[in-house]
This record gives sequence, structure tokens and C-alpha cells, in this order.
Amino acid sequence: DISECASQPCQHGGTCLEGVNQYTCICPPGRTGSRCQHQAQTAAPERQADDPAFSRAPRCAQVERTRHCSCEAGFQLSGTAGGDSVCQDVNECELYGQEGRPRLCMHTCVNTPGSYRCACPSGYRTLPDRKSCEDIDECVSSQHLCPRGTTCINTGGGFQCVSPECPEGSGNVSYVKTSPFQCERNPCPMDSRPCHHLPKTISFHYLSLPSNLTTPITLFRMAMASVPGRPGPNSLRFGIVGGNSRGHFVMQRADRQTGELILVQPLEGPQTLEVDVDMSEYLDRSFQANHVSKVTIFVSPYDF
Ligand SMILES: [Ca+2]
Repeated sequence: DISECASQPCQHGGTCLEGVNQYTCICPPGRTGSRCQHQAQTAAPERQADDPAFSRAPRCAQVERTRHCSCEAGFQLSGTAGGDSVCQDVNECELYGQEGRPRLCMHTCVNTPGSYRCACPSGYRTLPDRKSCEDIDECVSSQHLCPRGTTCINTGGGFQCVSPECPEGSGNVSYVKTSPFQCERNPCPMDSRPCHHLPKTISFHYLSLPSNLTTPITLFRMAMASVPGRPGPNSLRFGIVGGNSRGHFVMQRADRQTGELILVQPLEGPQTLEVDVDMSEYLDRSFQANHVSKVTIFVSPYDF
């Protein structure tokens, strides 16, 4: 029996409770999600009742014997113990933060005197609609974020600097980098069967996804590039050869020449996964060569 909490799955100070083949996170105030990874839409209520900015004096008019009072927009009349009424700020965040109500903000709602505003997590900008958040592409906005020899990959809320490496050679097998994202095996000696069964090409791909995408969704396609004038393989087989221990992915054929990697279970970030997919070439049912694509997936901490 493995401790489900051993990997410390609860973030932001959440408390992990052991269960049968599962864990439960008890989140601190202001955090939600199965691993406390989300900021609650409503910020922890400050003691706004004590803040004079959140209550104002009503405008009142005496009409004959009745006093009529009204408040500015965003405030509502509330009686106080002494019988005098005051205008109390309407907490739109609390009002709309309840289950089943439309969300006011894509991320965090901040109540302000008489109104509210939306805030986005760091790495995101607020769109002109003032409620949606959009990832900042650090890779285009700044040229020298990543060290020399690495490539900047934009991710939701951040970026990564990557420099994929070819596998180390051993015996009579060696690889050479033919582009920043591709390795090719040097020709094998004729008699070396093990060498021929190692990938002829290894390519590297990087995807950035939001959390909790609706599945199934196609993430990646792998196809045979036909060389003009040269007979290609007459059949291809596609498969997953690594990184799918949790069954998040399936590889299926899209057409004769193309395989596609499909995400079948939603991913919750922040996390980084690598899945290795393989395409093998056959000529008259005899194995010719195989190609591996290493797909690295950066999952954002948010649903956007
Ligand atoms: Ca980014």
C-alpha cells in the first residue's frame, strides 16, 4: 500500500488526507480545486463592514411625513441597530460567487466600494472586457529570456526554456542533432539488428494546454513524409511507447499515413507530462524503421 499523500499533492499549504487509493486535500481559505491549485473566485472576505469606504450616508428626502432614502449605485440601504439606515456596499463577488450563478470574472473577483473589478493571475493580462484573462506570450515580447542554445516555449502563465538532447550513443549506435528539435540515428552496421530497432529519428514537440480541457481532444498528429521518387513503406503502425502510465492518452490512426495522439482524460495543472509516440514503417510486413516523437505537455494551473 503506497501513501497517497507521499507525493505531497496538496498545494498552497493544503492538508492531505489519506484515502483508499486516493487522497483528499483540505484547502486553506481562498483556495479551491482537488489539489488546492485554484484561487477561489471570491477573495477571502476582508472585514469590509469596518472599512468606512464600504458604507456611505444615504441621500434622504422628507416627503410629507415619510423619509425616503436612496443610495448610490453599487450600494444598498441597510438598517443599523440605532434605526438609522446606511448605504452598504453590495459585494458583487459574494453575490455572483455562489454556485449556479454566472461568473463575474474569469479568475479573481475583487470587491471595491460601489463596484468590483476582476484580477488575473501573474503571467496573464486582463482583456478589454475587463473580466477575461489572456496569457502573456513572453517568448515574443522579450527576446533574451532564455539562455543561448535554448528555445523559449510559451506556456499558460509562464514560459519554459528547452534544449532537447539526443540520446547518448552506445556501442555502434549514435545520434546526431539535425535541427534544434530533431535527432537522427547514424547509419547502422548491416548486421546490427538491435541498432535497426532503435528509432531512426527522434523529434521533440512542446504543447501548452490549459487545465481541464474537454476530452477527447486531438493534441498531435504524426505522419509519414513521402520522399518523391522513392517508394515509401506500404504500411505504418502507430503507438505510444512511453509516458502514458496513467492512461491519459491514446494513439489512433487518422488515415493511412497519419496517426493522432488523443487526450482522453482531462489534465489538471500545474504539471508537465511527456508522452512518446512511435510510428513504425513496414514494407511487405517486414519492419523497416521507426520514428519517435517526444511530446512534452505543459499544463497551466488554470482553465485558461
Ligand atoms: Ca506565457
